[in-house]
Amino acid sequence: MTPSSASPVVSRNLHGNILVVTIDHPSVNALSVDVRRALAEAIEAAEADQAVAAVLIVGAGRNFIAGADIREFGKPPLPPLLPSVCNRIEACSKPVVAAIHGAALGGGLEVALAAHYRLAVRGAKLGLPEVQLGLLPGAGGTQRAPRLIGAAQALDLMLSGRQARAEEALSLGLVDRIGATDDILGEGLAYARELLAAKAGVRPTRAATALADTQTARAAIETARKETAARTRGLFSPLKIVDAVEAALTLPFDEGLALERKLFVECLESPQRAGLIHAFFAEREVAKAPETKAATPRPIATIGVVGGGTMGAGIAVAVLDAGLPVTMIERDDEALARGRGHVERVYDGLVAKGRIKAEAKDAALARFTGSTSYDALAGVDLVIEAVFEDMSVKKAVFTELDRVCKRGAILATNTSYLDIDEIADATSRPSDVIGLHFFSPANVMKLLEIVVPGRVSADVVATSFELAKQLRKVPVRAGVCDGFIGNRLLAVYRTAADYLMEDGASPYQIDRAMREFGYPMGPYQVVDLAGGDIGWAARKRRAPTRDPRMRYVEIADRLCERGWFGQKTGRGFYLYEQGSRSGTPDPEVEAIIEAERVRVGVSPRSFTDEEIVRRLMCAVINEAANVVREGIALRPLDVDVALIYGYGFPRYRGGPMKYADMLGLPTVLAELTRLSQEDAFFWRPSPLIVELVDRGAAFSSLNGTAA
Ligand code: 3H9
Repeated sequence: MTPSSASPVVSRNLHGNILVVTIDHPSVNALSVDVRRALAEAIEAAEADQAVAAVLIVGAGRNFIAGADIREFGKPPLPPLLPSVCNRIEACSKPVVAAIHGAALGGGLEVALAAHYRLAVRGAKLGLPEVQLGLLPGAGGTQRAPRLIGAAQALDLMLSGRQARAEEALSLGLVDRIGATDDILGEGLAYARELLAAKAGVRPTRAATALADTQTARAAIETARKETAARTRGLFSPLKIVDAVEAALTLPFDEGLALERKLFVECLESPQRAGLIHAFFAEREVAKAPETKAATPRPIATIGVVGGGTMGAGIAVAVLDAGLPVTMIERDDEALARGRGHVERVYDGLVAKGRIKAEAKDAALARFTGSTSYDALAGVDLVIEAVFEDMSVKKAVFTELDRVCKRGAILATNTSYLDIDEIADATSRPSDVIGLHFFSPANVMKLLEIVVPGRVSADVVATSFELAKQLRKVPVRAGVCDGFIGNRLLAVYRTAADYLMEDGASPYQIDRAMREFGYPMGPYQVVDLAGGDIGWAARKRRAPTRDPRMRYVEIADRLCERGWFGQKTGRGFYLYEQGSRSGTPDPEVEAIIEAERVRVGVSPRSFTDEEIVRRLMCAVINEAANVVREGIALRPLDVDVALIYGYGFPRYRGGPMKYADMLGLPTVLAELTRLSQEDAFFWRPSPLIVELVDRGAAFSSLNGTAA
């Protein structure tokens, strides 16, 4: 091996007559401007050097190339742009081989597609995930991939953004072979030598012929267009992907490439790109709470769950799925059998849907034990309490846990709103007590609010973040208050919706407007799904402490008094035919609403869908600002992640705080000020928003990251 030349991020080494070009740009070899420049220079150098017969591109570290450098998006583009680097690779007069390990995603796969030959080792993950960032493959991917693997397969990869493993990539024709070992350099060199020995020559992907059967390709494009239009509500980039692939069929390569660039720039400039990329960084940032740096997590090998209801069982499944053993505690044999039954039913559902095999269910249940005695928790490292939401019940549980659990065990509560400091007081070890707030169904929902009471020790917080990672949850650090981050914001969202409903909008219009905004369900569909009785209980609980200045809408109470709790009772805000989960508007509900308006003396007015969205979003943004100001959320981005992962906030809008920044905080403040003339108590602008507007700053200035 002769060292040739190097840049800090791309090295060039001659192995015999093969120039090995190694991208070494931690942590994931993203294609920043330095990498792009050095890659193009490497090809020029190979071209100019008589001693070079072929080029081998590899990645250092754990990945080939993770894609374009996402941090550069939104800034002025710096040459050379990736499409021209890819063109330069493809135009090389000497064979270029890409040897892929780890991630070859987005621009990373596009670099590989521009090479003439591709090899992957097992464990490689190939994909074009740009759609998840509101983009399309913009470095020739929409033109080369269909020519190489056909329109249907290329569209599937680009529209789903999914990753194909090496074996699948081989069968698709994305790669030419799979390496026998995971020695990426050895495998790549051997392949390149073999190609040279066979005088294989260059093989530009632009000349590949998988689109030769134009009829099949056209049919695939039309199907994708129809399905995409129906499925991707409000998303901008998927249909642009279809347009770009169509160009691969109808236009010469270079013209297709030009169209791809134009469509890529349109996506790049869309607010959806900004929202999705914010979400990408924010969801990584939330895991870096201060305690994770300051303290060492305690080892967690065994977990107890107190309570076998829907929540307890869901938590047990989440823990079992992470490969950990669970001991469930219930008050008597019957309740325990029910708890185990809940757990089994979750697995039965997964087996029935073909998501897991029956053996996987058996293996998970083999890690499950149950007991009616707290003493069974004596040896566990962490307990999660998921019993009835009642302070005295919780305190009784924690007194027992304090009695039986070993020193150093972590005692967690899954409470949704109760004061965890008060729960901790029921024990002799408040420094071990923390909130782990799961969302239902707990084995599915990604959000885990880690609620940090005053006296908990840093290593307990760090352990909780570690546990979240093991459970594959997205952890968000929250402080103690009624509802923590998510449910506190949900409460104002609902209140603002109730005001609109009493003032003249129908619940059906409100739901539709919020679905159009991007939520999978409107607020009243959510009430019907969760059960109206839950909110009713919370409203009754809050009644004695409710500020007398707070307007209170009783419509939902009128429904609950009739026993209309939503889907489970066949009617709520909607009517549900026997067993149906999608409801229809109910004229009787509309009559009740009308009667309530008359009772309180409101003359109804009409609201546009846009006004509905504006009010609901202003309410959430305003309360979220208070949540940040009070330190309940560490930063605005933590609120964004909580609402995206726990409450269906449309990811492409980046979360409420990012959305507020995109609207402009002065606009939000002006709207709040206007609304506060209607109701000065509810719409009082958060002092944080006032302060930021005064300073000319945005919420993002408080994120302390690039996000
Ligand atoms: C594209 O390619 C457009 C082109 O078609 C056209 C261009 C003209 N850039 O996820 P991790 C950071 S669009 C910058 O925790 P893992 C990440 O923020 C791109 N930074 O590791 C984190 O930073 P920090 C298409 C990036 O091992 C660190 O790297 N590509 C990028 O769990 C580690 O990341 C994609 O969408 C990036 N592209 O997973 C792939 N990627 O340590 C996106 C990551 O400061 N990336 N970072 O928090 C991934 O899917 C995963 O990161 C990957 C590794 C699977 C690669």
